[in-house]
Amino acid sequence: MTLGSTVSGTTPAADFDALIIGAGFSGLYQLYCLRDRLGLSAQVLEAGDGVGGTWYWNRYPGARCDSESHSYCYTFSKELLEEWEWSERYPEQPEIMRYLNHVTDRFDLRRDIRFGTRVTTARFDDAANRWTVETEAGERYSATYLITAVGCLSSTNIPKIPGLEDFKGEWYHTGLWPHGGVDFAGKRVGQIGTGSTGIQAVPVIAETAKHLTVFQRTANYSIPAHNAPLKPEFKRYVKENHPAIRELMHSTANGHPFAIEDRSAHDLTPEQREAVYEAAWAKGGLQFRASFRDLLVDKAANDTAADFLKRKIREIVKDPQTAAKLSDIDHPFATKRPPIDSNYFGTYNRPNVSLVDVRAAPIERITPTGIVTRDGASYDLDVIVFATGFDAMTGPLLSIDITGRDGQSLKDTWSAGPRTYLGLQVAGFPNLFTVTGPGSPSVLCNMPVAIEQHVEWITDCIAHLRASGVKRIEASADAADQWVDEVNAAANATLLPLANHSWYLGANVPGKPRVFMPYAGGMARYRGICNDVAAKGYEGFVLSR
Ligand code: N01
Repeated sequence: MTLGSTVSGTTPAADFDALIIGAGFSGLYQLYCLRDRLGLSAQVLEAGDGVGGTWYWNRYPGARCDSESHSYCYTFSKELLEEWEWSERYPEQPEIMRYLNHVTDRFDLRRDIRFGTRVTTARFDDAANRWTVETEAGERYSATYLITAVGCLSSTNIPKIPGLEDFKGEWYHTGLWPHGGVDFAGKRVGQIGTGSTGIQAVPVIAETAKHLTVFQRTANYSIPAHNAPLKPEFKRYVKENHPAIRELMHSTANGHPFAIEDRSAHDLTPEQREAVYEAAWAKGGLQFRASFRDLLVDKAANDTAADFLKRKIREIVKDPQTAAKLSDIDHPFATKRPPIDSNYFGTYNRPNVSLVDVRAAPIERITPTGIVTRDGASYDLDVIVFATGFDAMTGPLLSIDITGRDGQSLKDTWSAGPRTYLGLQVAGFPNLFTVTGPGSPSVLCNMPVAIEQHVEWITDCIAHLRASGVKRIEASADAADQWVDEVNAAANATLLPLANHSWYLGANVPGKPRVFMPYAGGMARYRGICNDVAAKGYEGFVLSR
C-alpha cells in the first residue's frame, strides 16, 4: 500500500492494485487469488467486525445452510478440503462462521482486511484510470481494479408498515440479528414472513416463546431437511472423493452434488411417481427438485410434485383450517427458492403457535402493542421478527453510490433494472467487477460453486490484462444488451417467471423494477460461456492499452 495522490482538501487515498468490498465467501477468496496468486496489493473493506458476509449478519434462530455441508465450501485447496470436517448434513450458522474464520487464518487473509469499514461511494477517475472509494468514516482508498463481493442477499428488506416506530416491544430483522441472541422465553412473538428464513426460524422460536403468531402472505412449499450429524462413513466418503464431488457439482445446472434425474415426470405411472416422491421426501433436502428433469419447465410435470407436497402439508398439520392456509400455494413448486425445514409444518400442531393469513387480510399497521390487520383483528406482541427477506442482488450494489465513466451513476444506469454482461461487468464502469452480480447464476446455484467460478474468472482476466499491457476492460453496451436478452430468454424457458411475487423478479420490494435477475440457464452452461468469452480474447469486452 502507498499513500497516493489526493484531491486538494481531502484525505490522501491509500493506493492498491485492487480493492475488494466485502469479506464473505467471495471477498475472502478474491483476496487470496489476487494477493497470493497474482502478487497484487489488495485490500478488503468490510462493514462488519468480522469475516462471514451474509453469515456474519444472519444469526437468526435456526439459521442453517440449505446446501449440504460437503458442498458448501471452497474447493480450490486440496489441503483445506482434507483438514476441514463438517459435523452435520447442513451446517449451522456458527459452524460456517468457524469455517470462514479458519480459512481466513489458514491463508493469513486477516491482515489485508479492514473491518468496521462501510463503503459509501466509489468513483471512477477517467484520467487516472483508477477507482476511488470512500467510507462512512471518511477514509479514502484508490485502486486500479474494484471488485464488489457484497453478496446477493445482504441488503435487508424491512417493509414500511405504518406505526413501526411507535412499537413499544422489541423488533428485529433476521438479516441483522443481534450477536447476543434474543430471549423469547415468556414472550408473545409475531413473525412476518414465511420464506426460507422464516421457515427455519418458526420451529426454533416456538420452542421458547409463550406464543408465536406467524403472519403468512404467500404460502410456501417446504421439504424436510432431515438434518443429522454426519456418519463416519460419509465423512470418509467425502475425504476420499473430493475430485469426483467437485466434478459432479461442476457438471450440474445448480452446482449441487447430485445430478438431476434424466427422466420426465410423465414417463412414470402415478403410482411409480408417488414412490419417487416418497423416496425423495424421505431423503429430504433440495434434491427433491432433481426427481425429474422437467419439473421446472413443464407445468403439468410440476403439478405432480406440487400436488404431492400440498398433500403432505395437509397430512402433517392437524387443524384443517391452518392446513388449508398453509397448503393454499399459488405458484408452481420451486419457482420461488424452495425452502427446506426441520419440523416447520409440524410446529403448527403446537398449542402456542398460530397462523394468520395476511393475503386475505393484510397487515394494516403496527400499534404500540402489536399488529392490526385489515379485518380489524389485533395481535398483542412483545417481539416482532421480520423474516421479510432482502432487496436482492441489486440492493447491495445500489446501496453504494457508484459512479463510472463520464459521471454516470449505477443507480441511473439501472433505473429500469440491472444490465450486466455475464453478471460480471457493467458497460460504462471500467475495471469494476461484480462477483455474483445480477445476470449471473449465483442465487440459482450452490453459492460457493458460483463464487469460485466468478473469482477465478476475474483473477484470470486481471492476470491477462496485466500480462498484455491492457489498462482498462469494460463490457461493451452491445454485449450487455445481448446478455440481458439471454438472461430473459433463459428465465422464460422455465416456469420461474410464473411466481410473479418472487424476489428473483424484484417483486418483493415495492417500486423495484420487475426484471428477472439471476441467469437461469444453469451453472454448467454459464461456465462454458464464460470460458469461451475468455478464450476468444474477452469477446464482448472493450480492452484498452
Ligand atoms: O426472504 P424471502 P428469506 N407483509 O424474500 C414476506 C436465501 N436463504 O429471507 O412471498 C407480509 O424469500 C414474504 O411474502 P411474499 C434463499 O435464497 C438461504 O426467507 O413476498 N409479508 C415472504 O414470505 C432465500 O430465498 C438460506 O408474499 C411480507 C417473506 O416475507 C433468500 O435467502 C436460508 C412482507 C420473505 O421471504 C431469502 O429468504 C435462508 C410484508 N410487507 C435464506 N414483505 C440458506 O440456505 C415480505 N413478506 C441458509
